[in-house]
Amino acid sequence: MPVYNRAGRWRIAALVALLSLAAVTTGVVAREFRAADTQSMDYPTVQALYYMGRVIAERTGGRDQIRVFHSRQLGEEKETIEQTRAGAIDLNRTNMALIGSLVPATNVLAMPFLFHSVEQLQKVLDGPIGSEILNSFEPYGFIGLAFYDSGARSIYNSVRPIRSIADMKGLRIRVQQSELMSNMVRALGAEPVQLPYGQVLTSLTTHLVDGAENNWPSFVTTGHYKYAGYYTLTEHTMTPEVLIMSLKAWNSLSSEDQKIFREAAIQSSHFMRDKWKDLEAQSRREAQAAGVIITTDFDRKPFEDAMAGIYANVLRDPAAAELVERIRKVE
Ligand code: GTR
Repeated sequence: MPVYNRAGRWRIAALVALLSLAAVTTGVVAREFRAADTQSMDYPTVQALYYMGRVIAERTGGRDQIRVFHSRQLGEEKETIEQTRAGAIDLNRTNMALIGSLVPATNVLAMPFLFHSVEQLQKVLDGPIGSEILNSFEPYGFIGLAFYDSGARSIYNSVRPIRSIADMKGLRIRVQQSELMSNMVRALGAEPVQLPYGQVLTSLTTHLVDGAENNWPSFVTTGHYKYAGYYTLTEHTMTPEVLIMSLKAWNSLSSEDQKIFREAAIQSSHFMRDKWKDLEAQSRREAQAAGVIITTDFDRKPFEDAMAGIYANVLRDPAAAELVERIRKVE
């Protein structure tokens, strides 16, 4: 689902070139900010970064330009987060599960079975809790600019349909590089294997892992669905994506440009939300048409109950406990 066609791309390239020229002729030196995303070029988060770049170039008269590096061109997610903290990468679209281990309060958004619907999640992210979480990045070397949608993550594998928690037993399930995600899979009776996103496809084809867990668009755009034909709608997490900026790059901006970056990031998250729903539905249809067996009817309660230990552990931290309680109160 390309977001804009070839003619559109040329027009934008021409506009950006014109703006750079304008910046040069007015004596302003154009600055380039590097943005990393692990997903491929047509993926909505990457398209949102391009969109944000266009807004910023336009609003700064070409003074600030965003150069997007998609498809792990700057490395796997975990390394790019570290590079963003060090200031070697300026902007990074990452999943909250990965940054959770560095910015503790943010891990709450990755808690299993915390949100009962995407609507509740969006209310949380768009409201005061969302702003507080974005503001909590700064002491760790990042600025939180905006959240992006990521839907719900579910479990898929190549061995058998998961209809009950007993079916999880012994399966080797790839998880993101996150202790919380490993603990979750272990609590479900399976064996977690932490791997970077870029290694999952090969690991599925070589049976290093039996399965993984992700949202519909990631399951399909990566080709995982071709090697893991059983997808159970566990919807165990709704961990959102987040756009962060390195504190170093942020501090180098004038307050006028900081405002432009913030507003452009929020605008890009609205742009992305529109694309997301369609891609989710389309990806599900594509997987189904390719013969993926989708299990919607499964015994959810034991999955939720198995998380008791994880909650007990996280809730020992009063700040996390308060956040969980506030989130649960949002309808
Ligand atoms: C995707 C997310 C990526 C990455 C990936 C993964 O849903 O957009 O940033 O975290 O999941 O499972 O590694």
